[in-house]
Parts: sequence; C-alpha cells; structure tokens
Amino acid sequence: MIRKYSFILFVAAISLISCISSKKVSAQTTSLKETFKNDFLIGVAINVQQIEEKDAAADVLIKQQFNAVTPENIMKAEVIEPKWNTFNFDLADKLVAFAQKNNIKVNGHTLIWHSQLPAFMRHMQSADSVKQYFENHITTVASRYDGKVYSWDVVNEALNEDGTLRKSIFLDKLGDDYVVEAFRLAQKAAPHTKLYYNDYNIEQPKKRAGAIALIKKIQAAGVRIDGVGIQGHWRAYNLPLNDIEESIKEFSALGIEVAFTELDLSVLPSPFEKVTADVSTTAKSDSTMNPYKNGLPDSVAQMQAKAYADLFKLLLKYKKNVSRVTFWGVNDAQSWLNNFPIRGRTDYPLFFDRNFKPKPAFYSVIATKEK
Ligand code: 9MR
Repeated sequence: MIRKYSFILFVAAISLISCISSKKVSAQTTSLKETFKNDFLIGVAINVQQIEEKDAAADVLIKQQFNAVTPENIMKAEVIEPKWNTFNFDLADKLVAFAQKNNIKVNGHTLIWHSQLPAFMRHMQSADSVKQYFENHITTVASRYDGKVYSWDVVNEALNEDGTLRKSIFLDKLGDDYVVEAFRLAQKAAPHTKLYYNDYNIEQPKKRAGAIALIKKIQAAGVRIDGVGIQGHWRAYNLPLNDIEESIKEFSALGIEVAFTELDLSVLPSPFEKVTADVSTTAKSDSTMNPYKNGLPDSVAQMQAKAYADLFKLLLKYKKNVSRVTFWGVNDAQSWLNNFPIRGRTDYPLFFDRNFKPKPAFYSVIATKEK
C-alpha cells in the first residue's frame, strides 16, 4: 500500500518537474532578440515593478528576450515634472541604469504629449507660460539623458485621424509650428539621441499623409528627425497589412527609419468600427464584449499567431527600413487593453501569457526566420 502511494507520488513529482522544466526550456531556448538580431531591435514596454526588478518572472523574460525597452509611463510629463520646474528623475535614472547594466537600449517616451500632463499644465492660460514650460521641459529632460536614451518619442500623437493637427494646449498656445520647435529643442539638447515622431493609426492613408506633411515640414526647417514610430495597436482579426506596407515605403522614402513602437494585437471584439488608441475613449460593456474571460481558445490563439507571423514576414521584407519592433507590455496581464476601451476585460494581445509562457504567436513569429 505504502509502496503504491510512493509510486504515485514519484510519478506525480516527475511529471511536475518535467512540466516546469519544459516550460523553462521552451522559454529559454529561443529568444526574440537573438532571432532578429540582424534585422531590427526587439523592444518591450516596462512598468515600475519591472524597472525596479521586483517582478521576477518578467525580469527573466525582459533580459532574455528583448534588447530595447520603453518606459510605459514613468517618463511622461506628469511623472517626470510633477510640479513646475521640479523634476523627479528617480525612476527614469533607475530605468537607464537597468538598461545599461543589461545592454538594452532605451526609447524615451515621451517629451511632448497632450495627455498625462501635470496638473499645473492643464489649465495654463498664458502662452508665455506654456512656452516656458515647453522649452524647459524638453531641454531639461532631453539633455539629462542625451546619449543615455537611444531614441526619443519627441512628440506623441499630435495628429487627428484626418491628418490635421490635434487640438491641444500646445497647438492652442504655441501655434502650428510647435512640433518643429519641439524637434529643434530636442536636437539641441540631445545630439546623441535619435529623434522620432510617434503616433497611432498613421498607417491609415489620411493620417499617414498628415504625418508625412509634418515630417517634411520638420526636414524643410533644417531640423533633425531620425524616424517615425507607428504604434501598432491593432486587432489580430483585422490587421491592416497593405496600409502597413504602404506606410513603410512612404515613410522610408523620406529618408527616415520606421519603428513599430507599441505593438499589440487585440483578440477582443471592439465596440467601435475604427481602431483607436486615444486613451480618453471609453465604452460600455455587455456580455458579448468579454468572450474569453475563462481562457483563450486555441482557435483564437492560432488566428493571432497567423496574424503576427504575417506581420513579421512583412517587417522582414523591409528590414532595411525597420529599426525596432516594441511590444506594449511583457505579458497579457500587463496590457493596457484589459482596461481599454472597456474596463475589466480579459485580452490576450502579446506573446507571453499570464504565466509568462510563450503563446503560439511567439513560436509562429520565430518560425518566420526558420527556413
Ligand atoms: O500603457 C499606458 C497605460 O498604462 C496608461 O494608463 C495610459 C495612460 O495614458 O497610457 C498607456 O500608453 C499609451 C502610450 O503612452 C501612448 N500610446 C497609447 C498607449 C496606450 O494607451
């Protein structure tokens, strides 16, 4: 009897060990950054826990899989300059030290954005004050990290869907040229850092045309712009591959790099016909809007794997033009999409699941290189 039970225990222990180690081996044997090392950087957005190395499972993956990081929130204005001319560089300094130690490049996100502004900025009336803030913020932050940050999203999301400039405190108080001026200031403060314009939906024809006009305007002013960041918040079941290809061609023709800066492919139904990453957008939920709260069906995981593989095949075709592909979060649990545009859903947009285990999308993308 005792022998029988010990055998059962033994078998259970062996299968547990092999289960744990097979999970580990599969995560360790293949690495995205190794696989694509001759093609483009592979980045990931990281949060405070991850910067401070307090998230052990994420820490392993970040170091093993990625050679670029973007701070998901901590370099945004409300965090880094919470009070007028009072800067808090603690977390950004930690991020830079973490990246240096692990031979990872940092993309600074972001110097000028209409959203997540410090409270003191939101109701500023005088154009002079906005100008002072604008110059001081860009100069102080960009110069502190010159060369330590590999690239900056100098301006984020300045465009409307029709390609015109978005209404914001900067447009309102500084006028049409504020984007050019942001790049001029960044160029002066950070001569050793690449300068990018970053936005969502700029693969779409109208918004893309607006981005091209903006980039041309910066170039015509004799100001440096090194690249454009297409955010890449898309839906796995509706990936705009043709628009993405057209965008790579058209942006590259301007002599700049193209990066995919915030990639995630949602598998959830959207309450909107058009995709948006505008963080102020919200929608109400109903039972049809959260179909996979108990797990991701294999058919959906496979559909997503195919979409990611199709995307990477295209990016490999244009590897000379594509500088970096950054995922917006380490694993599905971290994704902003669990709360956007409907709060409290369960989305699965990334390569690693809630147990940090690689999903079919991870393997299908690795396979695009295995021929
Ligand atoms: O992922 C970020 C989330 O944690 C923040 O709450 C949100 C607030 O604005 O910003 C998210 O990141 C955004 C990025 O900075 C700019 N493009 C859209 C991203 C997703 O909203």
